[in-house]
Amino acid sequence: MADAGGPVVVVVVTVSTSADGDDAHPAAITASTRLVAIGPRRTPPVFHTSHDASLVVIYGRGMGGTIADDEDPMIELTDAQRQRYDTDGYLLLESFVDASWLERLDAAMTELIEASRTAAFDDHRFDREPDHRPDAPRLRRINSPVDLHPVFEEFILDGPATDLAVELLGPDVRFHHSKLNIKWSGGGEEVKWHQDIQFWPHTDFSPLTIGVYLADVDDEMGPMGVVPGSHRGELFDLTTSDGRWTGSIRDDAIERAGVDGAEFLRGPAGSVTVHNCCAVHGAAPNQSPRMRPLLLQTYSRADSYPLLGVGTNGKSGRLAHRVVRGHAPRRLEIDGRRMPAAPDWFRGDYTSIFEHQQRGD
Ligand SMILES: O=C(O)CCC(=O)C(=O)O
Repeated sequence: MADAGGPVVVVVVTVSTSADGDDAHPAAITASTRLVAIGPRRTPPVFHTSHDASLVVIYGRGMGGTIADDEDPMIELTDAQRQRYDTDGYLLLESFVDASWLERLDAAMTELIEASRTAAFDDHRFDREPDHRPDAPRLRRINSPVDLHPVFEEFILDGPATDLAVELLGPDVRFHHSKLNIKWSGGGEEVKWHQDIQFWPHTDFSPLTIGVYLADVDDEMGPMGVVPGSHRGELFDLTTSDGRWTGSIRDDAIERAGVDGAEFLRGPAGSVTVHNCCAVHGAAPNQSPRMRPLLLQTYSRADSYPLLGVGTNGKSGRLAHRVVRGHAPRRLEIDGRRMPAAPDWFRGDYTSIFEHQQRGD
């Protein structure tokens, strides 16, 4: 029998009773199981569902067998890195994503850029610069790439960015959304100074965004800049003085936001940026002849919930709000009070108050 550090098995479970979407958990399902593969070591164990929720793939420590020599190393941040994220509100991890992931992500991005050439004017998959043309595409952003290509989806469900989110947020992690900021060569547009949390408020300030540079990025390419410690400071009004939403900090508040002290995060392809949702950040235009693709994915603790009715919530794609590591605790804290809450019935399964009460579950 394997010890506690033993091998990890991937088990496919066919669900015979309803498992409520992202909350699928082995204790909550009646199922027949079969071992299908020995997978890479993963910490902590993962529980996640396929799209139709009829199949649950469980990664967990198994019994028996031996540890494969070539298993993936676990991602572990040093105390200094954790401390730095806590104090500064961001991190840069150079060459964090390996070449094989980079190659696949780059190929997937190239396919989507090709698709953008002929996409209709109002195709919301792509955010294009005004002078984009089919024979000379100029993309600002690919929206929700996890919904557009299986490699981006796999990256969220099984990739190192989500493992890194676990390191910073704890075992239970919820995915919110992703985007691929391309920042085209020769002037690709700036992102003005802003904080993220005003765009998609949550019940706490745990949300963070992990960015992966898909190319080498230097100063000329408009790397992302972050103001150290700003995540603990003022939450700025991202509107004009008469209340029109702009998504950027007003000129009259820029000095207060401390942007002169920003650190610009650059590095070789595969380098990763992490910034807290309250950190002031932005990026200059890309003045180089090279694209600056930055794949961004946002996560929160699983007991942090996006607030409906404000910002981009509800438009964040198919995997939005899914618990991608651990399980949803169904507890949340609002206004300093902790409470247990109902399951997430967003994807269905709700019957009626009478039925739930009569069944006693
Ligand atoms: O692309 C960048 O450098 C900044 C990205 C960003 O802040 C955003 O898209 O909210």
